[in-house]
Amino acid sequence: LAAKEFPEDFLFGAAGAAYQIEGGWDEDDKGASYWDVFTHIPAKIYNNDTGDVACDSYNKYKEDVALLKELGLKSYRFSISWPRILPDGTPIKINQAGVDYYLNLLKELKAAGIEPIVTLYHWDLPQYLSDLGGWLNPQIADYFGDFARICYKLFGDYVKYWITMNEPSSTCVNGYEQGIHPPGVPLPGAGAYQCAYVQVLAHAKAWHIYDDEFRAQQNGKVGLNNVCNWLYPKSNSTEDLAAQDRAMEFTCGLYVNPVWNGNWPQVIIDRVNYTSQKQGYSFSRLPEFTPVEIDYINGTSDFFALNIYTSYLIENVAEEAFPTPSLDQDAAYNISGDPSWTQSDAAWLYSVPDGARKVINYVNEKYKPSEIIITENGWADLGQLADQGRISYLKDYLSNILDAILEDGINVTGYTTWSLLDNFEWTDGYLYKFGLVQVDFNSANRTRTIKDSARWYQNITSTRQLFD
Ligand code: GCO
Repeated sequence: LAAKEFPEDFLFGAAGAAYQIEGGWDEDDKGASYWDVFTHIPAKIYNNDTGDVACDSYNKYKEDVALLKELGLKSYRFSISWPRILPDGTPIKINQAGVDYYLNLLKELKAAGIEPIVTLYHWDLPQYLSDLGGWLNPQIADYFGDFARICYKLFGDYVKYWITMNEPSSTCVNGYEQGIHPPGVPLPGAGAYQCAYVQVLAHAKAWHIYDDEFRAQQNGKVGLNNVCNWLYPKSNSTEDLAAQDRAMEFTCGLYVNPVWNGNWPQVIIDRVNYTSQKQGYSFSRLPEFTPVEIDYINGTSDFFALNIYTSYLIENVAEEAFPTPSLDQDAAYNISGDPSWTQSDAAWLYSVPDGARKVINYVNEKYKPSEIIITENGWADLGQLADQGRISYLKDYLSNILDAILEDGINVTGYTTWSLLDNFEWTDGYLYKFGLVQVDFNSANRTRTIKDSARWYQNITSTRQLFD
Protein backbone atom coordinates (compact mmCIF):
# COMPACT_ATOMS: atom_id res chain seq x y z
CA LEU A 1 0.00 0.00 0.00
CA ALA A 2 1.34 3.38 -0.99
CA ALA A 3 0.72 6.25 1.38
CA LYS A 4 0.24 9.78 0.19
CA GLU A 5 0.16 12.74 2.48
CA PHE A 6 -1.76 16.00 2.76
CA PRO A 7 0.32 19.15 3.31
CA GLU A 8 1.03 19.95 6.93
CA ASP A 9 -1.10 23.08 7.07
CA PHE A 10 -4.04 21.57 5.13
CA LEU A 11 -7.25 22.75 6.81
CA PHE A 12 -9.41 19.69 7.44
CA GLY A 13 -12.82 20.54 8.72
CA ALA A 14 -16.57 20.14 8.51
CA ALA A 15 -19.41 22.39 7.43
CA GLY A 16 -22.94 23.39 8.30
CA ALA A 17 -25.35 26.25 7.64
CA ALA A 18 -27.54 28.35 9.94
CA TYR A 19 -31.01 27.37 8.80
CA GLN A 20 -30.09 23.69 8.60
CA ILE A 21 -28.73 23.37 12.15
CA GLU A 22 -29.56 26.29 14.43
CA GLY A 23 -33.26 26.05 15.13
CA GLY A 24 -34.32 28.85 17.47
CA TRP A 25 -36.19 30.18 14.47
CA ASP A 26 -38.05 32.81 16.48
CA GLU A 27 -36.00 32.82 19.67
CA ASP A 28 -35.01 36.15 21.17
CA ASP A 29 -35.53 38.81 18.53
CA LYS A 30 -34.69 36.87 15.41
CA GLY A 31 -36.71 37.88 12.33
CA ALA A 32 -38.19 35.47 9.80
CA SER A 33 -36.29 34.40 6.73
CA TYR A 34 -38.05 33.30 3.57
CA TRP A 35 -37.13 29.71 4.51
CA ASP A 36 -38.98 30.10 7.83
CA VAL A 37 -42.02 31.24 5.92
CA PHE A 38 -41.73 28.66 3.12
CA THR A 39 -41.32 25.62 5.39
CA HIS A 40 -44.50 26.54 7.22
CA ILE A 41 -46.53 26.28 4.02
CA PRO A 42 -48.05 22.78 3.86
CA ALA A 43 -46.69 20.33 1.27
CA LYS A 44 -43.60 22.32 0.30
CA ILE A 45 -41.18 20.14 2.26
CA TYR A 46 -40.94 16.37 2.68
CA ASN A 47 -43.07 15.34 5.67
CA ASN A 48 -43.78 19.07 6.29
CA ASP A 49 -40.49 19.19 8.19
CA THR A 50 -39.13 22.59 9.19
CA GLY A 51 -35.93 24.10 10.57
CA ASP A 52 -37.78 25.43 13.63
CA VAL A 53 -35.62 23.35 15.98
CA ALA A 54 -33.30 21.48 13.59
CA CYS A 55 -30.18 20.40 15.57
CA ASP A 56 -30.84 23.14 18.15
CA SER A 57 -27.32 24.43 17.59
CA TYR A 58 -28.53 27.86 18.71
CA ASN A 59 -28.50 26.37 22.19
CA LYS A 60 -26.02 23.53 21.72
CA TYR A 61 -23.12 25.18 19.92
CA LYS A 62 -20.72 24.29 22.72
CA GLU A 63 -21.42 20.63 22.14
CA ASP A 64 -20.83 21.11 18.42
CA VAL A 65 -17.46 22.74 19.02
CA ALA A 66 -16.56 19.98 21.49
CA LEU A 67 -17.32 17.43 18.76
CA LEU A 68 -15.14 19.24 16.24
CA LYS A 69 -12.38 19.28 18.80
CA GLU A 70 -12.76 15.64 19.72
CA LEU A 71 -12.52 14.74 16.02
CA GLY A 72 -9.33 16.76 15.70
CA LEU A 73 -10.78 19.10 13.06
CA LYS A 74 -8.96 22.32 12.35
CA SER A 75 -11.72 24.30 10.66
CA TYR A 76 -15.45 24.79 10.88
CA ARG A 77 -17.55 26.30 8.12
CA PHE A 78 -20.78 27.81 9.40
CA SER A 79 -23.10 30.56 8.22
CA ILE A 80 -24.55 33.63 9.87
CA SER A 81 -28.31 33.94 9.78
CA TRP A 82 -29.01 37.40 8.33
CA PRO A 83 -32.37 37.80 10.15
CA ARG A 84 -30.83 36.66 13.43
CA ILE A 85 -28.52 39.69 13.26
CA LEU A 86 -30.85 42.09 11.42
CA PRO A 87 -34.46 40.93 12.00
CA ASP A 88 -35.84 42.60 8.87
CA GLY A 89 -32.56 42.59 6.98
CA THR A 90 -31.91 46.30 7.40
CA PRO A 91 -29.52 48.01 9.82
CA ILE A 92 -32.44 49.71 11.52
CA LYS A 93 -32.28 47.16 14.33
CA ILE A 94 -29.46 44.90 15.44
CA ASN A 95 -30.51 41.89 17.53
CA GLN A 96 -27.93 41.74 20.32
CA ALA A 97 -28.81 38.16 21.30
CA GLY A 98 -28.00 37.06 17.75
CA VAL A 99 -24.71 38.96 17.79
CA ASP A 100 -23.82 37.32 21.10
CA TYR A 101 -24.59 33.89 19.73
CA TYR A 102 -22.04 34.20 16.92
CA LEU A 103 -19.49 35.92 19.16
CA ASN A 104 -19.78 33.08 21.66
CA LEU A 105 -19.43 30.51 18.89
CA LEU A 106 -16.35 32.27 17.51
CA LYS A 107 -14.80 32.49 20.97
CA GLU A 108 -15.50 28.83 21.62
CA LEU A 109 -13.85 27.92 18.30
CA LYS A 110 -10.87 30.11 19.06
CA ALA A 111 -10.38 28.46 22.43
CA ALA A 112 -10.48 25.07 20.68
CA GLY A 113 -7.95 26.19 18.06
CA ILE A 114 -10.44 25.79 15.20
CA GLU A 115 -10.35 28.16 12.21
CA PRO A 116 -13.76 29.57 11.32
CA ILE A 117 -14.78 29.75 7.66
CA VAL A 118 -17.83 31.97 7.72
CA THR A 119 -20.56 32.13 5.09
CA LEU A 120 -22.51 35.38 5.08
CA TYR A 121 -25.41 34.05 3.08
CA HIS A 122 -26.48 30.42 3.10
CA TRP A 123 -30.00 30.94 1.75
CA ASP A 124 -31.90 32.51 4.66
CA LEU A 125 -32.97 35.83 3.15
CA PRO A 126 -34.95 38.05 5.55
CA GLN A 127 -38.61 37.83 4.56
CA TYR A 128 -38.90 41.62 4.44
CA LEU A 129 -36.25 41.71 1.72
CA SER A 130 -37.97 38.90 -0.13
CA ASP A 131 -41.14 41.00 -0.08
CA LEU A 132 -39.09 43.79 -1.65
CA GLY A 133 -38.35 41.51 -4.58
CA GLY A 134 -35.60 39.36 -3.08
CA TRP A 135 -32.83 38.29 -5.42
CA LEU A 136 -34.62 39.78 -8.40
CA ASN A 137 -34.18 43.33 -7.07
CA PRO A 138 -30.69 44.81 -7.65
CA GLN A 139 -31.15 46.98 -4.56
CA ILE A 140 -30.83 43.82 -2.43
CA ALA A 141 -27.13 44.01 -3.25
CA ASP A 142 -27.00 47.25 -1.22
CA TYR A 143 -28.84 45.66 1.70
CA PHE A 144 -26.41 42.74 1.55
CA GLY A 145 -23.50 45.16 1.58
CA ASP A 146 -24.79 46.73 4.79
CA PHE A 147 -25.22 43.30 6.37
CA ALA A 148 -21.72 42.28 5.31
CA ARG A 149 -20.21 45.47 6.75
CA ILE A 150 -21.93 44.86 10.09
CA CYS A 151 -20.60 41.29 10.18
CA TYR A 152 -17.05 42.35 9.33
CA LYS A 153 -17.22 44.99 12.05
CA LEU A 154 -18.67 42.68 14.69
CA PHE A 155 -16.88 39.43 13.92
CA GLY A 156 -13.97 40.28 11.63
CA ASP A 157 -11.31 40.09 14.32
CA TYR A 158 -12.00 36.36 14.53
CA VAL A 159 -12.42 35.54 10.86
CA LYS A 160 -9.79 35.00 8.17
CA TYR A 161 -12.05 33.34 5.58
CA TRP A 162 -15.34 34.88 4.53
CA ILE A 163 -17.63 33.31 1.94
CA THR A 164 -20.23 35.71 0.57
CA MET A 165 -22.91 33.68 -1.23
CA ASN A 166 -23.40 29.96 -0.91
CA GLU A 167 -24.24 28.28 -4.22
CA PRO A 168 -25.92 31.04 -6.23
CA SER A 169 -26.73 28.30 -8.75
CA SER A 170 -29.05 26.60 -6.25
CA THR A 171 -30.72 29.79 -5.04
CA CYS A 172 -31.26 31.06 -8.56
CA VAL A 173 -32.41 27.85 -10.25
CA ASN A 174 -34.40 26.30 -7.40
CA GLY A 175 -35.74 29.57 -6.03
CA TYR A 176 -36.33 31.81 -9.00
CA GLU A 177 -36.32 29.62 -12.13
CA GLN A 178 -38.26 26.59 -10.85
CA GLY A 179 -39.85 27.92 -7.68
CA ILE A 180 -39.30 24.77 -5.63
CA HIS A 181 -37.34 26.78 -3.04
CA PRO A 182 -38.52 30.12 -1.66
CA PRO A 183 -39.83 32.51 -2.74
CA GLY A 184 -41.59 29.69 -4.59
CA VAL A 185 -42.71 31.43 -7.78
CA PRO A 186 -41.40 29.81 -10.97
CA LEU A 187 -40.05 32.31 -13.52
CA PRO A 188 -38.58 30.07 -16.21
CA GLY A 189 -36.21 31.69 -18.66
CA ALA A 190 -35.80 34.88 -16.65
CA GLY A 191 -35.68 34.25 -12.89
CA ALA A 192 -32.34 32.48 -12.66
CA TYR A 193 -30.56 35.06 -14.84
CA GLN A 194 -31.89 38.05 -12.94
CA CYS A 195 -31.05 36.33 -9.64
CA ALA A 196 -27.52 35.53 -10.82
CA TYR A 197 -27.11 39.16 -11.86
CA VAL A 198 -28.16 40.44 -8.43
CA GLN A 199 -26.17 37.85 -6.48
CA VAL A 200 -23.01 38.64 -8.43
CA LEU A 201 -23.49 42.36 -7.70
CA ALA A 202 -24.17 41.59 -4.03
CA HIS A 203 -21.07 39.44 -3.79
CA ALA A 204 -18.95 42.15 -5.42
CA LYS A 205 -20.35 44.79 -3.08
CA ALA A 206 -19.45 42.69 -0.04
CA TRP A 207 -15.95 42.09 -1.43
CA HIS A 208 -15.36 45.81 -2.10
CA ILE A 209 -16.57 46.81 1.35
CA TYR A 210 -14.08 44.40 2.88
CA ASP A 211 -11.34 45.52 0.56
CA ASP A 212 -11.93 49.25 1.18
CA GLU A 213 -12.78 49.29 4.85
CA PHE A 214 -11.48 46.17 6.60
CA ARG A 215 -8.71 44.37 4.77
CA ALA A 216 -5.89 46.53 6.08
CA GLN A 217 -6.73 45.82 9.73
CA GLN A 218 -8.29 42.37 9.50
CA ASN A 219 -6.20 40.84 6.77
CA GLY A 220 -8.70 38.14 5.80
CA LYS A 221 -9.96 36.78 2.49
CA VAL A 222 -13.37 37.07 0.89
CA GLY A 223 -14.50 34.53 -1.68
CA LEU A 224 -17.49 33.43 -3.71
CA ASN A 225 -18.79 29.88 -3.41
CA ASN A 226 -20.49 27.70 -5.97
CA VAL A 227 -21.14 24.03 -6.57
CA CYS A 228 -19.36 22.92 -9.72
CA ASN A 229 -19.72 19.25 -10.53
CA TRP A 230 -17.75 17.68 -13.34
CA LEU A 231 -20.00 16.84 -16.28
CA TYR A 232 -18.99 14.09 -18.69
CA PRO A 233 -20.10 14.04 -22.33
CA LYS A 234 -22.44 11.15 -23.05
CA SER A 235 -20.52 10.38 -26.26
CA ASN A 236 -17.54 11.79 -28.07
CA SER A 237 -19.66 13.36 -30.79
CA THR A 238 -18.94 17.02 -31.53
CA GLU A 239 -22.48 17.85 -30.41
CA ASP A 240 -22.16 16.14 -27.04
CA LEU A 241 -18.75 17.70 -26.43
CA ALA A 242 -20.18 21.14 -27.14
CA ALA A 243 -23.12 20.33 -24.88
CA GLN A 244 -20.73 19.29 -22.12
CA ASP A 245 -18.93 22.60 -22.39
CA ARG A 246 -22.25 24.50 -22.36
CA ALA A 247 -23.43 22.51 -19.37
CA MET A 248 -20.32 23.41 -17.37
CA GLU A 249 -21.03 27.06 -18.15
CA PHE A 250 -24.75 26.96 -17.39
CA THR A 251 -24.22 25.21 -14.03
CA CYS A 252 -20.92 26.72 -12.88
CA GLY A 253 -19.64 29.54 -15.10
CA LEU A 254 -22.88 31.52 -15.10
CA TYR A 255 -22.33 32.33 -11.43
CA VAL A 256 -18.55 32.49 -11.11
CA ASN A 257 -17.23 33.68 -14.46
CA PRO A 258 -18.47 37.28 -13.87
CA VAL A 259 -16.50 37.45 -10.66
CA TRP A 260 -13.31 35.85 -11.97
CA ASN A 261 -13.35 36.93 -15.61
CA GLY A 262 -15.62 39.97 -15.62
CA ASN A 263 -18.69 38.79 -17.53
CA TRP A 264 -21.11 35.98 -18.27
CA PRO A 265 -19.60 33.08 -20.20
CA GLN A 266 -19.68 33.99 -23.90
CA VAL A 267 -21.57 30.83 -24.83
CA ILE A 268 -24.40 31.81 -22.49
CA ILE A 269 -24.54 35.36 -23.87
CA ASP A 270 -24.79 33.87 -27.36
CA ARG A 271 -27.33 31.17 -26.54
CA VAL A 272 -29.76 33.37 -24.60
CA ASN A 273 -29.51 36.04 -27.27
CA TYR A 274 -30.32 33.50 -29.94
CA THR A 275 -33.32 31.94 -28.19
CA SER A 276 -34.65 35.33 -27.05
CA GLN A 277 -34.61 36.61 -30.63
CA LYS A 278 -36.27 33.47 -31.88
CA GLN A 279 -39.01 33.99 -29.31
CA GLY A 280 -39.61 37.54 -30.53
CA TYR A 281 -37.91 39.47 -27.76
CA SER A 282 -36.16 42.70 -28.78
CA PHE A 283 -33.55 42.09 -26.04
CA SER A 284 -31.84 39.16 -24.38
CA ARG A 285 -33.46 37.62 -21.30
CA LEU A 286 -29.96 37.57 -19.82
CA PRO A 287 -29.35 40.96 -18.13
CA GLU A 288 -26.34 42.79 -19.50
CA PHE A 289 -23.54 44.03 -17.23
CA THR A 290 -22.69 47.67 -17.97
CA PRO A 291 -18.99 48.53 -18.46
CA VAL A 292 -19.01 50.14 -15.01
CA GLU A 293 -20.45 46.96 -13.47
CA ILE A 294 -17.90 44.82 -15.28
CA ASP A 295 -15.17 46.89 -13.76
CA TYR A 296 -16.79 46.57 -10.36
CA ILE A 297 -17.33 42.79 -10.36
CA ASN A 298 -14.16 41.65 -12.09
CA GLY A 299 -11.52 40.11 -9.83
CA THR A 300 -13.57 40.20 -6.64
CA SER A 301 -12.74 36.82 -5.12
CA ASP A 302 -9.65 36.14 -3.01
CA PHE A 303 -10.12 32.38 -3.16
CA PHE A 304 -12.45 29.90 -4.82
CA ALA A 305 -14.89 28.21 -2.42
CA LEU A 306 -15.78 25.10 -4.36
CA ASN A 307 -18.52 22.60 -3.52
CA ILE A 308 -18.24 19.23 -5.26
CA TYR A 309 -20.75 16.43 -4.82
CA THR A 310 -21.14 14.32 -7.90
CA SER A 311 -21.05 14.09 -11.70
CA TYR A 312 -23.53 13.66 -14.53
CA LEU A 313 -23.62 12.71 -18.20
CA ILE A 314 -24.50 15.38 -20.72
CA GLU A 315 -26.19 14.77 -24.03
CA ASN A 316 -26.93 17.42 -26.64
CA VAL A 317 -30.60 17.94 -27.51
CA ALA A 318 -32.33 20.43 -29.79
CA GLU A 319 -33.83 23.35 -27.89
CA GLU A 320 -37.23 22.36 -29.33
CA ALA A 321 -37.15 19.44 -26.89
CA PHE A 322 -38.10 22.03 -24.28
CA PRO A 323 -41.56 23.40 -25.13
CA THR A 324 -41.40 26.78 -23.38
CA PRO A 325 -38.69 29.35 -22.68
CA SER A 326 -36.49 28.30 -19.79
CA LEU A 327 -32.88 28.09 -18.76
CA ASP A 328 -33.05 24.43 -19.78
CA GLN A 329 -34.21 25.40 -23.25
CA ASP A 330 -31.39 27.92 -23.59
CA ALA A 331 -28.90 25.31 -22.39
CA ALA A 332 -30.28 22.57 -24.65
CA TYR A 333 -28.92 19.41 -23.10
CA ASN A 334 -30.13 16.37 -21.20
CA ILE A 335 -28.52 15.46 -17.91
CA SER A 336 -28.48 11.98 -16.38
CA GLY A 337 -26.51 9.60 -14.22
CA ASP A 338 -24.56 6.61 -15.44
CA PRO A 339 -26.01 3.26 -14.31
CA SER A 340 -22.51 2.06 -13.42
CA TRP A 341 -22.05 4.79 -10.80
CA THR A 342 -22.78 4.07 -7.13
CA GLN A 343 -25.87 6.01 -6.12
CA SER A 344 -26.55 7.35 -2.63
CA ASP A 345 -29.97 7.21 -0.98
CA ALA A 346 -30.59 10.66 -2.48
CA ALA A 347 -31.18 9.97 -6.17
CA TRP A 348 -29.23 13.04 -7.37
CA LEU A 349 -26.00 12.02 -5.66
CA TYR A 350 -23.65 9.50 -7.31
CA SER A 351 -20.10 8.76 -6.27
CA VAL A 352 -17.86 9.71 -9.21
CA PRO A 353 -14.57 10.53 -7.52
CA ASP A 354 -12.55 11.07 -10.73
CA GLY A 355 -14.86 13.99 -11.39
CA ALA A 356 -13.46 15.84 -8.38
CA ARG A 357 -9.94 15.94 -9.77
CA LYS A 358 -11.27 16.93 -13.18
CA VAL A 359 -13.38 19.79 -11.90
CA ILE A 360 -10.58 21.12 -9.71
CA ASN A 361 -8.37 21.21 -12.80
CA TYR A 362 -11.14 22.86 -14.82
CA VAL A 363 -11.71 25.59 -12.23
CA ASN A 364 -7.99 26.12 -11.80
CA GLU A 365 -7.36 26.59 -15.52
CA LYS A 366 -10.40 28.68 -16.24
CA TYR A 367 -10.42 31.07 -13.31
CA LYS A 368 -6.82 30.88 -12.09
CA PRO A 369 -7.62 31.28 -8.39
CA SER A 370 -4.56 31.57 -6.18
CA GLU A 371 -6.30 29.32 -3.66
CA ILE A 372 -9.12 26.79 -3.68
CA ILE A 373 -10.97 25.45 -0.65
CA ILE A 374 -13.33 22.52 -1.05
CA THR A 375 -16.12 23.92 1.07
CA GLU A 376 -18.60 21.04 0.66
CA ASN A 377 -18.39 17.40 -0.32
CA GLY A 378 -20.45 14.67 1.27
CA TRP A 379 -22.66 11.60 1.04
CA ALA A 380 -26.36 11.04 1.73
CA ASP A 381 -27.76 8.04 3.58
CA LEU A 382 -30.54 7.38 6.08
CA GLY A 383 -28.49 8.20 9.14
CA GLN A 384 -27.09 4.86 10.32
CA LEU A 385 -24.04 4.90 12.63
CA ALA A 386 -22.25 2.22 10.59
CA ASP A 387 -21.95 4.42 7.52
CA GLN A 388 -19.51 2.55 5.29
CA GLY A 389 -20.95 4.25 2.20
CA ARG A 390 -19.84 7.64 3.51
CA ILE A 391 -16.37 6.33 4.36
CA SER A 392 -15.89 4.94 0.83
CA TYR A 393 -17.11 8.15 -0.76
CA LEU A 394 -14.94 10.42 1.39
CA LYS A 395 -11.89 8.23 0.88
CA ASP A 396 -12.25 8.22 -2.91
CA TYR A 397 -12.98 11.95 -3.18
CA LEU A 398 -10.17 12.90 -0.79
CA SER A 399 -7.80 10.73 -2.78
CA ASN A 400 -8.64 12.61 -5.99
CA ILE A 401 -8.40 15.97 -4.26
CA LEU A 402 -4.99 14.99 -2.96
CA ASP A 403 -3.91 13.97 -6.47
CA ALA A 404 -4.95 17.43 -7.68
CA ILE A 405 -2.60 18.88 -5.05
CA LEU A 406 0.34 16.50 -5.39
CA GLU A 407 0.21 15.49 -9.06
CA ASP A 408 -1.37 18.53 -10.67
CA GLY A 409 0.22 21.12 -8.40
CA ILE A 410 -3.02 22.95 -7.61
CA ASN A 411 -3.25 25.03 -4.45
CA VAL A 412 -6.14 23.39 -2.61
CA THR A 413 -5.67 24.49 0.99
CA GLY A 414 -8.64 23.08 2.82
CA TYR A 415 -11.61 20.75 2.86
CA THR A 416 -14.76 21.11 4.96
CA THR A 417 -16.87 18.02 4.48
CA TRP A 418 -20.65 18.33 4.36
CA SER A 419 -21.61 17.94 7.12
CA LEU A 420 -20.64 17.93 10.79
CA LEU A 421 -24.19 17.04 11.83
CA ASP A 422 -27.20 15.36 10.28
CA ASN A 423 -29.44 18.32 9.55
CA PHE A 424 -32.38 19.86 7.72
CA GLU A 425 -31.89 18.99 4.06
CA TRP A 426 -34.07 21.71 2.49
CA THR A 427 -37.02 20.26 0.54
CA ASP A 428 -36.02 16.76 1.63
CA GLY A 429 -36.56 17.70 5.27
CA TYR A 430 -34.87 15.19 7.59
CA LEU A 431 -35.11 12.33 5.11
CA TYR A 432 -31.47 12.21 3.97
CA LYS A 433 -28.53 12.57 6.31
CA PHE A 434 -25.05 13.90 5.52
CA GLY A 435 -23.53 14.06 9.02
CA LEU A 436 -20.33 12.68 10.50
CA VAL A 437 -22.41 12.87 13.65
CA GLN A 438 -25.92 11.52 14.03
CA VAL A 439 -28.58 13.73 15.55
CA ASP A 440 -31.66 12.16 17.12
CA PHE A 441 -34.42 14.44 15.83
CA ASN A 442 -36.96 12.58 17.98
CA SER A 443 -35.24 13.41 21.24
CA ALA A 444 -35.98 16.77 22.84
CA ASN A 445 -32.32 17.40 23.46
CA ARG A 446 -31.25 16.40 19.94
CA THR A 447 -28.73 13.83 21.15
CA ARG A 448 -25.53 13.70 19.06
CA THR A 449 -23.76 10.38 18.41
CA ILE A 450 -20.47 9.97 16.57
CA LYS A 451 -20.67 7.76 13.46
CA ASP A 452 -18.05 5.38 12.07
CA SER A 453 -17.21 7.88 9.31
CA ALA A 454 -16.27 10.48 11.92
CA ARG A 455 -13.76 8.11 13.49
CA TRP A 456 -12.39 7.26 10.06
CA TYR A 457 -12.09 10.97 9.19
CA GLN A 458 -10.45 11.68 12.54
CA ASN A 459 -7.76 9.17 11.67
CA ILE A 460 -7.17 10.76 8.26
CA THR A 461 -6.96 14.26 9.66
CA SER A 462 -4.55 13.28 12.41
CA THR A 463 -2.18 11.27 10.20
CA ARG A 464 -2.84 13.34 7.04
CA GLN A 465 -2.26 10.08 5.19
CA LEU A 466 -4.34 8.22 2.65
CA PHE A 467 -3.60 4.77 1.30
CA ASP A 468 -4.27 3.91 -2.32
C1 GCO B 1 -25.32 23.36 -0.49
C2 GCO B 1 -26.41 23.14 0.29
C3 GCO B 1 -26.22 22.28 1.46
C4 GCO B 1 -26.88 20.96 1.26
C5 GCO B 1 -25.91 19.99 0.68
C6 GCO B 1 -26.47 18.64 0.45
O1 GCO B 1 -24.59 24.30 -0.22
O2 GCO B 1 -25.25 22.58 -1.41
O3 GCO B 1 -26.51 24.38 0.75
O4 GCO B 1 -26.81 23.06 2.39
O5 GCO B 1 -27.38 20.48 2.43
O6 GCO B 1 -25.49 20.47 -0.56
O7 GCO B 1 -27.49 18.69 -0.50
